[in-house]
Amino acid sequence: MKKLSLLVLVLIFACGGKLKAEEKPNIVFILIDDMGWKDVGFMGSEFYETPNIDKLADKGMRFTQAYANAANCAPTRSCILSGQYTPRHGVYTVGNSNRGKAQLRRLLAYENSLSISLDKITIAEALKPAGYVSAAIGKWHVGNTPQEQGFDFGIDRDEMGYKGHLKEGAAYLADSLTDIAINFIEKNNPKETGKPFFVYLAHHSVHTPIQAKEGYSKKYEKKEGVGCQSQAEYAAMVQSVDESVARINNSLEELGLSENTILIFFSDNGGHGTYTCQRPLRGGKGMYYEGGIREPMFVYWPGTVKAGTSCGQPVISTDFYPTFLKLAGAETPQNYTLDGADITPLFRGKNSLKREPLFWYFPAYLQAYSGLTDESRDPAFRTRPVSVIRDGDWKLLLFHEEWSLDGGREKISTNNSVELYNLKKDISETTNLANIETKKRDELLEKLFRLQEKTGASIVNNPNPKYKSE
Ligand SMILES: [Ca+2]
Repeated sequence: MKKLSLLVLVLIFACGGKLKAEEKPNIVFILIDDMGWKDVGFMGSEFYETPNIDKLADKGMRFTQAYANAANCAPTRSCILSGQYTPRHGVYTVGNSNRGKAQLRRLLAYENSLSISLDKITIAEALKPAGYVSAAIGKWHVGNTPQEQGFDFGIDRDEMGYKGHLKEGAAYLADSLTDIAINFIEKNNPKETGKPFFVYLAHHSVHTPIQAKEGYSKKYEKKEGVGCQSQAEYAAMVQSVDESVARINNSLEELGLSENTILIFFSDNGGHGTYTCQRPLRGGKGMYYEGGIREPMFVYWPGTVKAGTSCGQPVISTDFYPTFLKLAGAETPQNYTLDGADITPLFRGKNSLKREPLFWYFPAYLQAYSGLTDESRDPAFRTRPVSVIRDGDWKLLLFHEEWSLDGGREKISTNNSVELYNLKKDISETTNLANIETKKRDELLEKLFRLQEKTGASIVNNPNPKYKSE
């Protein structure tokens, strides 16, 4: 006993209570592009086949209410990498923030930033002082280069000579990105380097163009669709993602690194409504209903995260940054704001987390595309400018057009500026309670405005001169 306490004391003295290099877990973060909440077997898809992903999800902890910070690619990625909500970095959308027919847009959207500015401290930069070596492999999409944003290694599709998901000579992008990730892991084996690694593997799958690996879609063409999922080539792309996850995991096992590596599976926004759907969730990519922002997620860390567990606490992709810092025993960068929460207590089985409500802010327009138009608020747009808050079981969406141009709070009972849902009772967001649960509505509105103020966000209110009312 005496010896043990002495050892503990010596350790605390020597390390200041911090983690030693060999105690720091490697972090493998696998980010799928456009994969919806229900696009995997472990979340209930009966059409797509993801046996390897399902097996790891079963051996780890699945998160049933994990959210992306946005309903499309670049903003979510910017939030993950910077640890901040969209108003702080200004990456609100992909490309132009005024999309769709000009005469149908009542407001002038805010200008969109195409990159995370270099003065942001990315997660790679924050992990570096804790001794991590890092790689960003695959879709980057946030301006500059991964290396300029603190990654030791970075490579994306264009440098690899791909057009879409295919390369002349039959190589398939998801496979090649996996090869590169495995090669990085082998070359940076902490048993040899003494340094833990952080791998950010961001697949381009299952984003458009919908291109299957040769021979992969046949199986699904013969298969009967289940519910609203039936697209064979999309299913084949999902299968390639499944194989990638299996190969990454096999490589960790072969190197004896599984027990000291946390593997996280996540996606950046909802499934594309032309090819897939997320029912019972409403909507898909580009919408701020659940189908556009709720993601499939699991955490696999054998020996640490209990197998066969599920967590129903709402989490959001800005949580990864502080969570990774905690895992790494790294300090929060000085004078730098993080909007997420450390969710490691959930990994240990805690079933609640003291935190602020979740917040989304999208001061832009996204035009409709074929599919799910009956699930958006209006058929011409997947979304118009909107701010969203999730607090407990409640979710409120505040639509900027009606708020700014139709009388705001004074006319709230008639101007249709607010939608309020109880997600516990109404996961499909079918029943707007804004004019029924008015006390809850006002409480959430107050909290939403506080979050907007805190993050420097404001309601869009400049009328669009090109707008033509009917
Ligand atoms: Ca995406």
